[in-house]
Amino acid sequence: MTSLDGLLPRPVRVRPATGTYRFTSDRVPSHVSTVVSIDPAIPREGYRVSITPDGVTTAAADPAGAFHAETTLRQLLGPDAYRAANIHDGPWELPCGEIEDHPRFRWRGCLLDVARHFMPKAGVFRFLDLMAAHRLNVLHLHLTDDQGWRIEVPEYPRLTEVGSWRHGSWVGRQPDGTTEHDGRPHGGYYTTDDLREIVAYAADRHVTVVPEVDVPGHSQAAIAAYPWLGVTGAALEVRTGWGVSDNLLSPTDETLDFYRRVLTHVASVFPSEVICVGGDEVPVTQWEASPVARDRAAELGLPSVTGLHGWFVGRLSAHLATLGRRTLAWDEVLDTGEVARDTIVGAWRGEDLGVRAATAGHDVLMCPEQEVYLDHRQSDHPDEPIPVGFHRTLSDVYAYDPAPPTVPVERVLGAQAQVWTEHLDSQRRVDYAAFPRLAAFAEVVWSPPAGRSFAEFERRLDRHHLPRLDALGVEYRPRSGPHPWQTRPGVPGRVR
Ligand code: TNX
Repeated sequence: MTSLDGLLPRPVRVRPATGTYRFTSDRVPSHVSTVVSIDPAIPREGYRVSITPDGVTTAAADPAGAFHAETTLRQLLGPDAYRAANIHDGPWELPCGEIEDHPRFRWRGCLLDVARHFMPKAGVFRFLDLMAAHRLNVLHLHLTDDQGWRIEVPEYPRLTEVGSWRHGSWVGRQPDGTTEHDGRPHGGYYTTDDLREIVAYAADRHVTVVPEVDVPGHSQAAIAAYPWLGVTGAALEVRTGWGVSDNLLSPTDETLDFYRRVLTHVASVFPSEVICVGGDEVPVTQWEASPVARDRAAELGLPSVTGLHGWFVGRLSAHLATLGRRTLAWDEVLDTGEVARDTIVGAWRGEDLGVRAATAGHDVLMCPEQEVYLDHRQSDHPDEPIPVGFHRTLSDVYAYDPAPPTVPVERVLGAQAQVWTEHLDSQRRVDYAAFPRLAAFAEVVWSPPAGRSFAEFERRLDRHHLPRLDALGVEYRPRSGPHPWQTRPGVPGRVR
């Protein structure tokens, strides 16, 4: 056993897992975490905590396991341990007992779409605190899309000068599909130092930040900045509406070279082994009409321009490999020709795509929209804020199993919940969509299904966890439906 002393400074043992919370010196529970050691027999990220009247002893597999043990102690200390400042009178108490714990999956992710609606970095720090409090360990940052480019790239300043803001946004979606345009500029981006800070903040909480630069579709903000990246060369605006854009990147050497440079920069900022290049939703209408694209497909011996999708992603993936990184791409790449075997496939269109990718020998990340898209509505009641997507309740998310019997389980890295933000224009809206469903998801990826029940989860949620979220200031969806101020415009809130 190796001592972790030095890694976890003694007087503030509980602090790394407790976010901004500091125990003042007269309130440090004298018995908290008196001994922390490493035990290689414990499974990855796992820990064993023993609480007796004489003190707390923790053995952990690794530093992440020690962090998760602290998270457990914080849970046991109660909701006040989740507040930003100490309001607790009297001694902190921990129940005596033994806890042994380790995660089911190594990738317990959440995607945050900061492209559709920018989240200022303070909001990202808070989101990371919330993820870490739920033992989620991968933040997939969706940094570029048709509606915004959020990473400063020093070599290409127009990406942020032009691409980081738009003139307005569609608002809402009525049941008949209609939308309104708000006519209000929206934008923002992270500087290189901001992103380094986000990465470091995440690392302190044992969270890896996986950046995504989406190609060859979802690229209209980049094309608005540099029109020669596009197929038509026409001047475009950063997109103000949602849905899939026809504007694709041109499959030229110049465009590829541009993105290689962008990815080299991204890799210099994000130490993550995995980098996502998107690859989703690529309608090939423009390529079909483009002599440049058709000639390129012919020159490459591809049966149609559709193959350019896989080729484009494949070129960038090869570049990432030269930088020592692995590619994550959305599951459409399976339909577009040759995909390098070591590409991780994000199965979003359904579990069957994940099974297909795993069977073909890819590592997979389960992200099915039918189950774990948290932008989707939580009930069919008309007072839900924006009635988009599949109807996914808390119990549906809790019942999700990322490793169905048909999948070669050794290929499943884990699962990821997605917080797409077309309709989530503020932290308050993100809170409402994400919680408490993200808490259910966190349990799905951490604990094996045997021995869990929704009824018991509900009981723990109501009695213990919602009070913690309240103390953290999370504006989650109440279990009985939205507060009046959480409904959508024009709909009187349900009286609860
Ligand atoms: C599909 S999932 C998308 C996103 C949207 C989302 C909305 C995926 C890879 N593409 O661009 O935001 O649906 O639910």
